[in-house]
Amino acid sequence: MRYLTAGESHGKKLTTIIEGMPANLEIHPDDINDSLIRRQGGHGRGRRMKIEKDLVEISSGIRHGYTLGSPITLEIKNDDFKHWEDIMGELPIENPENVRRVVTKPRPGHADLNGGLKYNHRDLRNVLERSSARETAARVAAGAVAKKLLHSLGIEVIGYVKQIYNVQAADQKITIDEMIERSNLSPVRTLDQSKEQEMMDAIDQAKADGDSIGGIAEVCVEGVPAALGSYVQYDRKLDSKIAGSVLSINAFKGVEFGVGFEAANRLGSETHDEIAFDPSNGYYRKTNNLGGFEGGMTTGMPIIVKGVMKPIPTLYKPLESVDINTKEPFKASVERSDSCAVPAAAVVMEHVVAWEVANSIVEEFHADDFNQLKSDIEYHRERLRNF
Ligand code: EPS
Repeated sequence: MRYLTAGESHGKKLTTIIEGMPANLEIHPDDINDSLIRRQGGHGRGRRMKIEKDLVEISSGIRHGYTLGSPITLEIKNDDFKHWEDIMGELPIENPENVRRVVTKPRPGHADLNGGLKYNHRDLRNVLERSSARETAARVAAGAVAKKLLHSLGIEVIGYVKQIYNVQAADQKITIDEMIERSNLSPVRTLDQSKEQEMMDAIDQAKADGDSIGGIAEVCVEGVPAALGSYVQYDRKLDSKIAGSVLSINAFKGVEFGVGFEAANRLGSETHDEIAFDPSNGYYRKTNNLGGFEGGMTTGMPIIVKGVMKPIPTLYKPLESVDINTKEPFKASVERSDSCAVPAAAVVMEHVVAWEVANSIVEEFHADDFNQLKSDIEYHRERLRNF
């Protein structure tokens, strides 16, 4: 499967085209809307999220509640476009002098300068409109379809916040259903309720200071069959595909599976997960330090992946930059922004991870028809139990 997204942050709409989703998967617009609404929330979001009400319009690929196997087109309208029509419209303008909100002072940490250099744009708005994290709504739409496929195969995925700035959530020993419930109830999407207020205070402080903060999101995928991915070729390792896709989320700078970088401080005997066998469920690991992967393949234990998000680079207290017209030092442009988007990013990460897992299932089981896929997965699970 693959998908493309299109759309500028203040353009008319965002579009996602998904290709290769099996036919006969039951799906309702609410499956996608629930995900879009979850992404819009979280303490620390700015005014833009009060303007937008992200709802999907499905314009191809789904009929009478089921996928057709043809490309699925998902569109999300930007309600803010009505305020930006003269700035973002597609028609030629008579007098370029009249263009409003031209950006010439690139923000350190954003794509502004590199994008301007690459595409030879002297109005950096041509870059920031597409590099904006608004695009993540389109990725969540694709991921929501993937999540529905996984759910229909008994696989659940949830994203939550492990850390905001220097406030760390403690690990929780709870079921995936409890994780889903807590993540959805928490204004900062943490599972550790005792840290919620501290996280919100850190966000409020950053906002009051005209600053921004980042943090760590984690995704747990439960019910994944073992032996997805492959060790035989570098580009078939599923953990590396997941890592690449997490790093492709705006502002993400690092990825870890299981104990991750902490493995450097551990002995081998403290790191690897001992193998055991249960007659009714087959092989399992006594611990899950490696986060569900060995040799680029799933172990059947939950996939546990963390991603670190840097603080958003748009600051109300801007850093120094250079005006690309005068070459004089200037404070960077100030654009309306969120002070912290880690709770929203946890939802985005949940959806991009879901996409990669669903994609590997569809690829490895050569699925055109969802019902065939479902019975193939059941057969695969049975085979693993009896191995
Ligand atoms: C963003 C800047 C803000 C955020 C936006 C990402 O948008 P605006 O400039 O319109 O206030 O709200 O995020 C979204 C619109 C979204 O849907 O998540 C940026 O520069 O990346």
